[in-house]
Amino acid sequence: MKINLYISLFLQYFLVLFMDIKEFSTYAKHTWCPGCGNFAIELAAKQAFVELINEGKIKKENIVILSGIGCHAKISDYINNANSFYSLHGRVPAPATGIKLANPELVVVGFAGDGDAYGEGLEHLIFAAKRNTDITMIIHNNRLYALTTGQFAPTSPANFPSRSTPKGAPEDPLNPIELMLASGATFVARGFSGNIQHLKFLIKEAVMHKGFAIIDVLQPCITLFNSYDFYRERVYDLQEEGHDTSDFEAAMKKAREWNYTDGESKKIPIGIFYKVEKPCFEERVLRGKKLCELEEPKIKEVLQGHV
Ligand SMILES: Cc1ncc(C[n+]2csc(CCOP(=O)(O)OP(=O)(O)O)c2C)c(N)n1
Ligand code: SF4
Ligand SMILES: [Mg+2]
Repeated sequence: MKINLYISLFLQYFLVLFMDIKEFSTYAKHTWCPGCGNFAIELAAKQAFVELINEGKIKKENIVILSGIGCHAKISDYINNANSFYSLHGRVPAPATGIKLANPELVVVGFAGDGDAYGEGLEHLIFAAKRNTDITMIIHNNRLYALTTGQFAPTSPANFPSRSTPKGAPEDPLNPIELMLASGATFVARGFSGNIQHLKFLIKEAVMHKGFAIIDVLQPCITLFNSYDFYRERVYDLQEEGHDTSDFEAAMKKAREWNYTDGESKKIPIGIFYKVEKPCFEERVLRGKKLCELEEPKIKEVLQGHV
């Protein structure tokens, strides 16, 4: 009898101490197409959060997730038990920055689509990187606007025949890794939804990074642009190659190895391209104070200065 009691207490202690991934499960029905790369991103993110919580590195109640608008954005509905915020299309970095400023203890993770982050809201992304706001951005890069049934997007390959470009997109793609490096991002990585363990590793690293972290996740849209085989044949891990993540020039060189121009590429690097420590935006704004403790701007005086 006594032994049973001890076993039960021991189990309860473990259940309280160790969080299970099921705690992030939700009754919300998934509406993603079967086989969509978004499932892998959701699972990798949940696993990363659970491991970071169980390792004592973050607290569950401090996690705030945000998403944009698009197929990817439903991830906010599917990660239960985390504070979440549905943003506007392309505007995830703006509320994420506000949330971080209001309470720097929060772990702010934004999920955005490629059309969302690299198209509609590109300036928000660039300025969040420039400011080095301590947030993590995870980009579901299926290389098209999926929810609106497949228009070409900034990272679609050249000549991509989409709903909006039936004769092929007459443009070259944008390279977000190169762009983020040039914008001042202090953590730049690329993942592939076909490798969940590796993606989990990247998410954990990005969340623990102090400063702006971005992971461009190659996320095949099984329905409109199925690129699984293309990626599987080409991806290789930068960390296994001993890439120096502190070397900006080396990161740029690796970023240019694949320019999102599919026809020319033989190899696609995934992993951490660049990682460096710099002061964060909220540290520079708050200087150890809380937002409400900062001196209120004297708007009248400022305006009078312009008269
Ligand atoms: C400001 C604004 N412009 C356009 C739209 C319409 N819209 C909704 S989802 C979407 C495409 C989303 O594409 P992406 O961000 O790549 O996400 P995906 O659906 O591919 O996951 C667009 C254009 C919108 N909701 N808001
Ligand atoms: S349309 Fe594409 S991105 Fe959207 S749920 Fe289906 S497979 Fe996923
Ligand atoms: Mg997209």
